[in-house]
Amino acid sequence: MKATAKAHTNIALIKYWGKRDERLILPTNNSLSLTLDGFYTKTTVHFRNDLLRDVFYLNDTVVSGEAYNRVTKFLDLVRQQFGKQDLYADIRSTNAVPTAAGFASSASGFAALAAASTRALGETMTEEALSQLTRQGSGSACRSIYGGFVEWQMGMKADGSDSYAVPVAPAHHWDVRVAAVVLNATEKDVSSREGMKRTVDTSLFYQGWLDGIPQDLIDIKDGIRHRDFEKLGAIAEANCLRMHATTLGAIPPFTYWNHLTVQVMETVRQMRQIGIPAYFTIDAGPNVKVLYLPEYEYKVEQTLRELPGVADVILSRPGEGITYL
Ligand code: 2P0
Repeated sequence: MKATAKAHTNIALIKYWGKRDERLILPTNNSLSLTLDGFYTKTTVHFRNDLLRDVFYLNDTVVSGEAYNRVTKFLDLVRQQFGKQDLYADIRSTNAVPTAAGFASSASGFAALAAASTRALGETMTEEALSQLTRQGSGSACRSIYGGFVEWQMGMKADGSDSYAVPVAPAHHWDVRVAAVVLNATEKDVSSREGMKRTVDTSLFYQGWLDGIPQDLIDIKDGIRHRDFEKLGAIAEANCLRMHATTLGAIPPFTYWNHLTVQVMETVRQMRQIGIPAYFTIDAGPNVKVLYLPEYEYKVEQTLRELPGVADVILSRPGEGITYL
């Protein structure tokens, strides 16, 4: 009753920003992401008869508190789904993702946990069913089941049975690179969960955000199909800016950006002015991810590393979906 799975994180090009059901984690809009090879979580789940509660180690350190509760709550769902309420697990994860700084470590984390725990129970699941289950751990995680370009279909049903990710194009379709720019900044102070809730509940700009999604999805999928980088980048950047605009219209207003964030955004725009096709996207934290093509890697990396306040630049290629080890 033991299995190990590896999952990569993903970067949203069309953002998931808001829930219509918080318990089932059902979103208010479709989102689209690229799975990244650079950041992953490897998790071994061992269900054992002799345990009286779950134990969870992250990078060899025992975990308690909120992070532990989220993991056991998710395993409760798995146990309930497969009628194994009396079995507890030893869970060991290694995370190759800088946590809590706008990198979706919860995406690779819950995808690996869902895959390893169901496999440990001897269950073989369709990718669709696995994505649906994973979604209930963390929304963006449901996209990490697949490699390459992935769309999370929000679905319409109240029970969430039609809310899961589907593949758009595999990793080998197009070598779009992502530079994660790590800034000398502390952890974010508004979690993505809290941020999206406040925005849905109070932002005057929220309807505007939703109104832009259908056309963004049509355009970005067209850009992916034709490997049109300017199209992909321009849509992703504009979509990111509209997501972040909703936070300024919330009550109380907030932003995930700091002065270093704005500086990187400006640098990316300047790169475009001198003929380097690069575009930015930003999640629920101050760090910036820069999209570029392989032939510009050297120039993009050097330019970003030279900026004051940049602690690190981590490069990624398109990554694969779930693998079992
Ligand atoms: C995304 N983010 O699409 C968006 C863009 C942040 C900004 O998904 O509450 O950790 O667990 O469903 O998935 C981050 O939120 O939130 C996120 P929950 P999650 O990647």
